[in-house]
Amino acid sequence: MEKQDKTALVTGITGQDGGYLAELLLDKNYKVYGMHRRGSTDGHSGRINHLKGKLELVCGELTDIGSLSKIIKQIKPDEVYNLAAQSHVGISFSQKHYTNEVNWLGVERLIDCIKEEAPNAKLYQASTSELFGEVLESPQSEKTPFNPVSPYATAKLKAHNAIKRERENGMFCCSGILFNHESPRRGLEFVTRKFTDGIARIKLGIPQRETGKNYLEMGNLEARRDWGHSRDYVEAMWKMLQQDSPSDYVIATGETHSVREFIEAAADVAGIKINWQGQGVEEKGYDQSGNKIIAINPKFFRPNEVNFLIGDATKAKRELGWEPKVRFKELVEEMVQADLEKLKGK
Ligand code: NAP
Ligand code: F7E
Repeated sequence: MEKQDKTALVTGITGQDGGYLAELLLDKNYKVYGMHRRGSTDGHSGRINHLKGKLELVCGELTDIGSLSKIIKQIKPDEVYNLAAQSHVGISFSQKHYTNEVNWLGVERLIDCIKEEAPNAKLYQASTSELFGEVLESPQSEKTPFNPVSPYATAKLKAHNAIKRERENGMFCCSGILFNHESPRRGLEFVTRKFTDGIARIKLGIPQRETGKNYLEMGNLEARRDWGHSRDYVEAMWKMLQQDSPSDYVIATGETHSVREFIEAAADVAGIKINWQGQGVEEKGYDQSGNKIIAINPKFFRPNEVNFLIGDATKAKRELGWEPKVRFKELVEEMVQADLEKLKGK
């Protein structure tokens, strides 16, 4: 077997980004270890099934320093990509302490283990545009002050500051301030995938996944996000660790769309034109035949909302030579087509 150039440890290997990053690293001839956690079902295989035999899975937990220490001691990675997190903003309001434990203290644990067991390893930390929260300027760049509004974002901000602290102490560590990125592998509880799966079900006459109803229940349609493609964004992660000196980078497309615009674009790909009627929580969306396909359910509203995000990735373009390849329209199309394909035959 050909000798592999570098060794990487990817935490959160079973998540959306984990699989895309592993593909990229394997293509670059890395020896890749993916950290997954034990579950009662064989849940870890779904997104990385196609990588079986190509990467090595190691079992660990960000809440358990013993497991992290053992893994890093055994692997001695050149690069560590920390993608593991309680990544759902909405859930973080009801699981504040757990979110803090994983998204902040988990990073502190990882830092300590790297310093002890593989002090020359470079570390990538998955920071987020949620740090900007109720934004203080637009577009948001590395210089924009943070103003987080959720437990998810306050925990990620503490991790972000820990990375900055360690970098100032000489560690090679970077935070990627990544704006929302999606793909056909996005978790079904995030708004884009929830809708592309949902509209594909409506198109094919299959009941909705969670409710069994024949229409979708959504939350706040007016929030705006800067949505890119996960495959493009993992490339930026890798590029950050290949620089001569470490820094933080905003990764974004520079385009913003509302949830309502995403919904309309996705329905359009499925051949459905939405006719909106009513206001606020009474608003409904109907298809061309007058069937109700969307209703508002306040259970999907958040105690605090991030209303508007648009990123300025000029620094990443200048220093990393990074630019997004996939734009909004193409992203929506890929996601809807993938869900239609997946559901056909069910
Ligand atoms: P994701 O699909 O939700 O994946 C999260 C991963 O973390 C899963 O593999 C999950 O394992 C693992 N995990 C959760 N808690 C853990 C724990 N206590 N110990 C070990 N592993 C744990 O997230 P993603 O979209 O790939 O995002 C990757 C990272 O980027 C996350 O840190 C997220 O917060 C951050 N981020 C994402 C975006 C975005 O738009 N996608 C933007 C900015 C930042 P299970 O499969 O066992 O649950
Ligand atoms: O919500 C609104 C919701 O859950 C987007 C994570 O990857 O990106 C992600 O966080 C917007 C919000 O993503 C529903 O209120 C309306 O305004 O898809 P989301 P998020 O909260 O932006 C950041 C960058 C991360 O770092 C996170 O890890 O959509 N929305 N209706 C809804 N959201 C959901 N989930 N479900 C709805 O029914």
